[in-house]
Amino acid sequence: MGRLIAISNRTAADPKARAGGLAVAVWESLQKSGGMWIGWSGDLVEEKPRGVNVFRDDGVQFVLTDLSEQEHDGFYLQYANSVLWPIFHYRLDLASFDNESFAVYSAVNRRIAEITAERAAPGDTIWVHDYHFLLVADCLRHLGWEGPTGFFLHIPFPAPEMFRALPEHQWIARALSAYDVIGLQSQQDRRNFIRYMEEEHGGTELSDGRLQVFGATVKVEAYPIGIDAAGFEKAAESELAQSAADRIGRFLDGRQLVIGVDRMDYSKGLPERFEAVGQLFDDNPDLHGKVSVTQITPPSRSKVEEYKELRIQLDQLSGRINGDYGDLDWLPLRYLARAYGREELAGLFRRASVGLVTPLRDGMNLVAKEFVMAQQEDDPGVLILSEFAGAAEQLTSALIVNPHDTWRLANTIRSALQMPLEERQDRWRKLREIVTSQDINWWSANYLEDLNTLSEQAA
Ligand code: GDG
Repeated sequence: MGRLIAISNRTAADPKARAGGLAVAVWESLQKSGGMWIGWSGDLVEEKPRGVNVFRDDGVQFVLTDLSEQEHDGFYLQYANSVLWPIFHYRLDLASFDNESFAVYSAVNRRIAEITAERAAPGDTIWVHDYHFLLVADCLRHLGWEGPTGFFLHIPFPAPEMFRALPEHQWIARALSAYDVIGLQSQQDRRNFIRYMEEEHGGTELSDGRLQVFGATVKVEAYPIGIDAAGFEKAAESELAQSAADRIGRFLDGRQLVIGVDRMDYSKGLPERFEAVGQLFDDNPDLHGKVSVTQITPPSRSKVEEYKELRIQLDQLSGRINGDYGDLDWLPLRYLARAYGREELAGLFRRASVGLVTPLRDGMNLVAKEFVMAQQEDDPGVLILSEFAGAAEQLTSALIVNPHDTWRLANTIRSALQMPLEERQDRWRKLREIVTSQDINWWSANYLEDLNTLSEQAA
């Protein structure tokens, strides 16, 4: 069997980046096959880079390219994060279209394909990750690569009506048909994708579930991504976790904790969540001084304008709630715009009575699964989960909410805080069973099995 070649914008070249679930799974699969990881180095240079940085670490070869400042702007900040990200998260109002950024996006996809084609050998399998590299398989085919090539989209695939708004949707759709396997997070995403291909390009779903379109046959499947469940459970038992729980415990002074942890992103529904927290304290004076909400929100993509505005909005909303209700010895909402370590987060999740995961749209949402794994059977916390997170298809024993429904969300937080132990345990056991059985290794094994089966059939 040949090697696995993974392609993603950011790789786990930095050992510190190997702690997350996805990095662990890809890393292990690459190690097993003596594979290669191709992506961006994280460095910016003035001119278009000519060479690549190649090195080997623990059995995995890394091939990294720098980006020129102009590429970083057009490919990463503009097309990937100001066009594709908003549209795929149903925020057409936030998308900023221009023809130039698509040209830069295509050129970077081509360069990644060239770097890959130079190194891929017959028998190798290529696995491309995420919306940064939608066009890579098509570029590879033009360069003569015929081997198995799969794609996994980590974010939602939107309804066809939304996808069609992309000026380049026809182009992108044709390019996607060059993949052998297209992996999506949820059945909803799969339905959206198939419907788009059927309605717009005359695609046909075959009886075995594969899709025939643009003269190609593509396996389109939902592979809901999991977490390193055992690893996260262990993290929640670590000393660092315990010390974070103790630190917040001193502040809580016996009060109940409601926690949220999300990158600062408009897809995560943070203003809506803050509104609901405000409503909770507006409507329930008996909770004043008894419950504290902590929201941890590390800033991300802060160079993109919409993210700056979100920051201002959150500052204002939290200021309003704390100004109205905060007291000398109590803050209703602690909003911390900074990152904490993985173990620390696990410790905070464990200490919490309620976990709030209420995105307006999310491919999967790993935080929901992490919250579940951090809980203990004798006193588990309650997960409140948005119906618009991919995870809602799997985690049906959570309290499922519509994040736009402020009043109901506030009421659901109240019910969660008061839920009897038996019901909490019952819900948590069901959630835990799913998160542990469908973990990150289950996910990558399923995906790679399908990709390898297809390549064996083709050989
Ligand atoms: C994309 C899709 C899909 C967060 N704050 C800190 C921190 N985190 C960690 C969490 C979790 C990860 O970041 C976030 O993962 P999510 O899945 O919740 O969201 P995205 O970052 O938007 O990820 C998403 C995912 O890809 C995988 O396919 O599920 O839908 O949008 O692991 O714990 N980690 C640390 N400190 C923090 O402050 N260490």
